[in-house]
Amino acid sequence: MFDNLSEKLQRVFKNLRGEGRLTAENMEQALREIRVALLEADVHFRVVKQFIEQVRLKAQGEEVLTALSPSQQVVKIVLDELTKMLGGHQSKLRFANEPPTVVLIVGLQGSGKTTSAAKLARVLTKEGSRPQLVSVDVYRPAARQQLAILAKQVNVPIFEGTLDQKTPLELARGARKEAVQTGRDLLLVDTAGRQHIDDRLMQELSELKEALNPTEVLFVADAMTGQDAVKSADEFHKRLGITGVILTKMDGDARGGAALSIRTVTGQPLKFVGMGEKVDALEPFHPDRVAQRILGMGDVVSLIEKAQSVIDQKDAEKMQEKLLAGDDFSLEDFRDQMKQIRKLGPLEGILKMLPGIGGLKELKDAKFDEKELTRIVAIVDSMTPKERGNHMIINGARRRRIAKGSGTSVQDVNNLLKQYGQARKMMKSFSGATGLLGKKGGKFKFPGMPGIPGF
Ligand SMILES: Nc1nc2c(ncn2[C@@H]2O[C@H](COP(=O)(O)OP(=O)(O)OP(=O)(O)O)[C@@H](O)[C@H]2O)c(=O)[nH]1
Ligand SMILES: [Mg+2]
Repeated sequence: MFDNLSEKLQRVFKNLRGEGRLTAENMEQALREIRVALLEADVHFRVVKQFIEQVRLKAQGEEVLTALSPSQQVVKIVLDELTKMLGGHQSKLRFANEPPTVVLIVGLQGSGKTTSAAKLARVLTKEGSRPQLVSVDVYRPAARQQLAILAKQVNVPIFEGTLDQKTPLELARGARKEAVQTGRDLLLVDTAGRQHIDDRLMQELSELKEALNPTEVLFVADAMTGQDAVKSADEFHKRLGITGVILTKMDGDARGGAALSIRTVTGQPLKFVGMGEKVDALEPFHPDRVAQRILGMGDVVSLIEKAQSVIDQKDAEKMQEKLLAGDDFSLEDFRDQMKQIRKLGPLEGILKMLPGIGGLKELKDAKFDEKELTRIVAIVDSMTPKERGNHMIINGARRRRIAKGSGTSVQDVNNLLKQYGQARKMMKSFSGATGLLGKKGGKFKFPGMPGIPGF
């Protein structure tokens, strides 16, 4: 999503790298280019103006920092300002002192309120909350049904309402009562959307807000609508008072301007981003990590967290112990790592998070074949245990048999053995390093990574 911006900013820094000193001229040139890059990324012009002024001011004051090269100085300043523009630090969902915490989810039609309500319920359940969902969209016939289906998917109870509960207010009050009675500590209220902001909608939302006294009023904005999303967020905030934003459809090809402007324009933090249609595609928003990613510094922390959430910790520890003990990295280990990597999701997404690699142009156009991983698993599964234990015995005849058994070609089997050979070699050199990382980084371990061909 920030690909274009990221590429342009990195070019600015690269140009500066050639300069010996940071002068007024080369700094102005860099600022001009940064300004254009931000505007082209659809960042609100006022936000751009403020950003450039801040960077200029800082750069003038930083002449003392002689230890850093000019380009490093500018990168540091831009990184700091970008992080600030995105909100500084992560803004987590707040909880009420007295449960249940009520979260009112508002926004325009089709922005992703209902989907986000279910996603949020899922995330918060994982974090130990006991949420309850309710839809107070009494206008669109299938609206409440839609939330009921999603609620089932995320295994969270929904308040269906009784026949005499017909208005949004009645439904919301009923839901809160039930939440209290059933010991739920969180009530997520999905509201109706409108195509445009109108007085009736605002009136309804204000009444809900007054009656429920929510801890959070989250505005759901569709990133694909660019500056319109920022404008409506601002208007909702002025008329209703929001406490945070969920930016959806960040998996699309929007230029990212909304994400970069919303905090500065509304003064309210971006709390979560929607990264897909499925119920597991909601991520907390980390300003520092996103800024680092935009500047091509990778996002290793998110990658490690992601790896930790999907990779079986016990398996990873077993593997690490094995390697540290100096045991050989077998074909079976290789296959198991492939299976774990597959759980991480599309490879392109993973590669983007790695410093340096994410910015490589060749990689951006390269299509990573998920089928490749499936093929590897199939090939290893077609080997005999003896072959898996000792790849040296896999001769031509065996290769042909394995290819046939796995529905692949001898060429595929050859490729796999070559990749395995490389991974094994890397594993050997890595086994010392992984141990270090395990000790130094405490809970941060890098299971799986070294086995990926090409890493
Ligand atoms: N790609 C993608 N699609 C999303 C995301 N969030 C929501 N959607 C899709 O956007 C469409 C609208 O989502 P809803 O959750 O129904 O939106 P809503 O705001 O509740 O809509 P109304 O109730 O009609 O106002 C659906 O097709 C969702 O699957 C996201 O993060 N990424
Ligand atoms: Mg809806």
